[in-house]
Amino acid sequence: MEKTRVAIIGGGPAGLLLSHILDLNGVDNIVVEQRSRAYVLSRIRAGVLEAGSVDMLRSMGLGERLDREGKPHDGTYIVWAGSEKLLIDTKKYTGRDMTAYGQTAITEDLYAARDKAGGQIIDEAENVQPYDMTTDAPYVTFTKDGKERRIDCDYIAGCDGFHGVSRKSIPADLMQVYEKGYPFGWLAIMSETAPLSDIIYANHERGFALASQRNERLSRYYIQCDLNDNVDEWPDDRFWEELKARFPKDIADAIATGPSIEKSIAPLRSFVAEPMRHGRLFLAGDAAHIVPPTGAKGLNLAFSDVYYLSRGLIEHYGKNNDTYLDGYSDMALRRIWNAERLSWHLTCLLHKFPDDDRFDQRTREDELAYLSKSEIAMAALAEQYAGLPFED
Ligand code: FAS
Ligand code: PHB
Repeated sequence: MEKTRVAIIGGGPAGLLLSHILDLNGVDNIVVEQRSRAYVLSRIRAGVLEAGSVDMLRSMGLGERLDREGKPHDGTYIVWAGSEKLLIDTKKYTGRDMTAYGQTAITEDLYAARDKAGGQIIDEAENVQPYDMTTDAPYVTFTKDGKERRIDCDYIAGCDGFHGVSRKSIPADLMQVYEKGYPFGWLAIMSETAPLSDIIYANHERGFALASQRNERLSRYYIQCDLNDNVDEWPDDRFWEELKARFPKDIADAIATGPSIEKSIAPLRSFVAEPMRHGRLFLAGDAAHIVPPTGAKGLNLAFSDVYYLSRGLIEHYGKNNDTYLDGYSDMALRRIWNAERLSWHLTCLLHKFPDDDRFDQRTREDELAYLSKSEIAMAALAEQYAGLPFED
């Protein structure tokens, strides 16, 4: 049996960042991750960071590689039928830029920081299970190398993603779940090619597309696809042809194609589970909420959850002050719901829905035209796309 102050279930970005921040502030913790480190690092996911996330990573000593390899952008562009490209100009309207820096790199940086600090990350833990969350002596059990193990703790952080065990350990009648599925997915490709200089969303009658990047030699592209599409039906040539068909010719001609080094299909979902606390169990990141990636919010929300939760735990142990811990769920949810609404709105604005009629596409094009003419409308969109400031 082991003892720690905070047992963190899940060693993705939320769990690793929480572990790092707590350790920096003298709060003992152990991370229990079900997968191997190699598997966690093999998952290719988010790519764009809000300024709040960048500031937070820098303030926690995680900015060196981010500042060297991350690429700041004044915002993200939108193109649509016969238009000039429109910039969601976060720099102009909020003074904050958006930084292209992949989740894989962040996770590598977090692992390196935990290793350097001698952090305890237990990988390949099986049958992880939290217990006694509503008592003052919760604990987590798991199997490692065939041995049953137990960690006694003061608090449990459920950072184990959408399919994790933490949220499912809370009695369903104590939770309010909000969920929306979308009738399409995103087919993603990674290629060792020079990316476009800008990050660009495309609304097109054939479907949504996105041009993004990880660094000067690594491009990330997405196209909206049918939910029952299979990656095997999308050889590289077919992907590149469809991607180019959804961008204006001048942009399409600038896309450097090449062999894919990763190709995957992800479903789109909006999901929020409230509250994000059950006794001494706190949920953070995808364990509590999911957004369609159209607003580049998923990873950034995981970071703001960790900002609020780590502050609550540090205040509890350092000053015997539970104001932030008791207010965690409500405070985190205020920022989550703004991002949920923005991500839902951008998904509806930029994608083609199976039951669309001509009126639907025409109203989308009108809203985009309105955005391109109204400073007020664009300022409101830019403020939300940049990510609302963290609450004091
Ligand atoms: P994660 O899911 O990243 O990490 C949870 C960890 O818990 C995992 O390592 C998992 O192995 C572990 N775990 C699960 N069950 C466990 C158990 N029972 N015991 C122990 N450990 C357990 N966001 C964007 O902003 N932009 C994007 O383009 C984007 N693309 C995405 C594509 C896909 C396919 C997915 C699934 C998500 C994408 N996201 C994107 C969102 C993504 O970046 C998440 O927001 C981010 O990974 C959240 O981090 P965590 O909350 O740490 O959850
Ligand atoms: C990415 O680079 O993977 C990316 C960028 C913007 C999004 C989603 C994903 O909205």
